[in-house]
Amino acid sequence: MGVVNVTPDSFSDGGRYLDARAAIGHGEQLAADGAAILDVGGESTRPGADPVTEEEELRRVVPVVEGLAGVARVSIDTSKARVAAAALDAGAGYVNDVTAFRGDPDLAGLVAERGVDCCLMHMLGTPRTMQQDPRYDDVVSEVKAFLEQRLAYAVGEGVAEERVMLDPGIGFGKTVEHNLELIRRLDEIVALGRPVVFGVSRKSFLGKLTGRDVGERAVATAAANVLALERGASIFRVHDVPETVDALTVAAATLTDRWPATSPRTTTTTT
Ligand code: HH2
Repeated sequence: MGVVNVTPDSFSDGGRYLDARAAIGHGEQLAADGAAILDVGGESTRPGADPVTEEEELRRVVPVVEGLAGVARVSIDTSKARVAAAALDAGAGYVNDVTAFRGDPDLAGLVAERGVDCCLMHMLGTPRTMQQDPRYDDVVSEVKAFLEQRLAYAVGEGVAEERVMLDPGIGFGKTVEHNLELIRRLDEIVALGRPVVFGVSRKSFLGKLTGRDVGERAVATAAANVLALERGASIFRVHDVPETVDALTVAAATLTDRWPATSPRTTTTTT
């Protein structure tokens, strides 16, 4: 899953693709690099981010979804039902909600009615406050219980269980140690039985571990994604698609139960 942020303030690429043409061109490149899904977002969820209005979010994302709908599968990264509805009308087929249907009472019903796939993510607090001293007794058990409960809520609202994917929300109300523990024990989240989405890309704990700036975290991102694959994650949300595709292709080929696996960029193997 390649990230297409149509925002002025995203933590790693804010402002680069605010213009619809630039965002579409970027999405096309990510698809050419091997992304099967393009996740289009018009509101930053970085720590401390200010919410944007519905009108502004619609203005940012709808032309980009339209432009990318024929290029790859398009996901809309939003917690607002009106934005999701407009994006689905424009050709998106997947709703990625970082609030796990807690942000807008109408979003679960919309996903149910349209019969599309969705991702429900764990977050402690809100983007404004989530990194202010997050605490858990056992981060993995608590994230798992939350996701189980949100899955039950979605099903109760009419969403087919097989349409739901779950995400531990790396970096959303978590310290470095919380993130590492979630990666170490990701198999416990996978045990919920739904495909797991893993979004580690360029996040600040990778910078804390490596000392690297945000644009220099592709290798760190790939390392974490390889471990997540080994523990059973299914979808990898990243900014650095070529590096991630290479890392996951080699890792998947090495994990014998997932062989044969070839890169989406290659059709033949010569060595
Ligand atoms: N992370 C971000 C945004 N959306 N969705 C899912 N399912 N999982 C994630 O880990 C996730 C997400 C944050 O990354 P980014 O979009 O690059 O930054 P920003 O929120 O500042 O736009």
